[in-house]
Amino acid sequence: MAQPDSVHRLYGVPHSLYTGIARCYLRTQGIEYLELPTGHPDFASRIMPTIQRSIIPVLETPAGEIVQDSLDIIDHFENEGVRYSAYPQGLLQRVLGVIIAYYGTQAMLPHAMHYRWTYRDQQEGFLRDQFAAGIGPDMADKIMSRMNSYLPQLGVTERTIPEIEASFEQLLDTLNSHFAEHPYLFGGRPSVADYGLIGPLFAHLGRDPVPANLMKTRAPKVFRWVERMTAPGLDTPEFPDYGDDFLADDAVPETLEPLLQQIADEIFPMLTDKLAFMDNLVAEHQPEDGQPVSPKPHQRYVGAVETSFRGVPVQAGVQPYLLYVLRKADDMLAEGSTQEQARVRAALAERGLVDALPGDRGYTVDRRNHIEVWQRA
Ligand SMILES: N[C@@H](CCC(=O)N[C@@H](CS)C(=O)NCC(=O)O)C(=O)O
Repeated sequence: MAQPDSVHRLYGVPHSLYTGIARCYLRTQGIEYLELPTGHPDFASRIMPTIQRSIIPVLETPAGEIVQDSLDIIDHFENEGVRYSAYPQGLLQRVLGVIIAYYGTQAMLPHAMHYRWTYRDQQEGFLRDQFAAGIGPDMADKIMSRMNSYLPQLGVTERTIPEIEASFEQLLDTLNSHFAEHPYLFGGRPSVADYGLIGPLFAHLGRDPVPANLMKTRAPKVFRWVERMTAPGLDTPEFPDYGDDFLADDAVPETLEPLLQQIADEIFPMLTDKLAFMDNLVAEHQPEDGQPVSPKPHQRYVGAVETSFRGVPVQAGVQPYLLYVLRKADDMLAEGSTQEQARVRAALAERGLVDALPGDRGYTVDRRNHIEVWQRA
């Protein structure tokens, strides 16, 4: 059924991590859109019955097509053709782009949530104002309490907090040096890697008073990149002769290497432990193709693993969704020639990132009817 506006509708809110990804993409491409809050009556009457849970962002096209999931929204437009595609031609850049997007959208959730909720006292007025917009103070209270309660399953504990903060500061320093030389991660336009990182680095870390102040004072060029990502088109006055393409010859900029090193140091062994947990779960329960990963659509976790983050023991919840992101790296790799695949694998191995490719495990995670399901065969 067609929706009433002649432009795309984006259901979301300014302080939402995943809405930011879709919004930045729409603005970069110059796609006209109208952003509506979840309090809009159409969200309850038209969107929720389709997507089966309360989750944002949701795109509703002028023809009435509904797309949930930030990365699916990007791919929806990529398939239609856009001005500044987020996928580089170079296979290594593409695959690294997905791994960096995984880091931003999944591995940095603890950073985003820690800085928002551990420092709640110091930024309560701001958070309350933001959460109440469009839904009122009572609902805001409910949602804030729910979000705050997510910290333990994300592995935000007294022991991990110093490491989460060290990780954020390390990331800021690396990116500050990188953005002194390049407008975006892989060159002259945002890639899927930039869209992945902007999620936490805009909505929480670039906006909430405590981390945003740290970003501005410690890493001004990262703050500028956040502005650049949220601006319409390409906002690159500091780089007048740079051009709007990705770096030629599938090059990985020198200044990005410390980020890749940090990702390799931080995502393992947690990722390997989570994959092993899902392997066991699937072996034990043998779900059928298309079976939802959890009994209720809003349940994202299928269990928890004892693992570690930067050497500190931690228990972390396992979201099958992570496979939905990382399988994209495998899918892209499979498109390359045998020779190209070998080159990219060697480049990943050199950087300690080859295990970020889930590979063929006899199952993977797909999204059907807007929810995560097991895919077999
Ligand atoms: N994989 C989804 C994740 C979306 C997501 O987690 N959105 C958050 C807001 S940033 C949400 O709606 N959370 C609702 C809840 O957890 O109750 C995407 O990329 O769109």
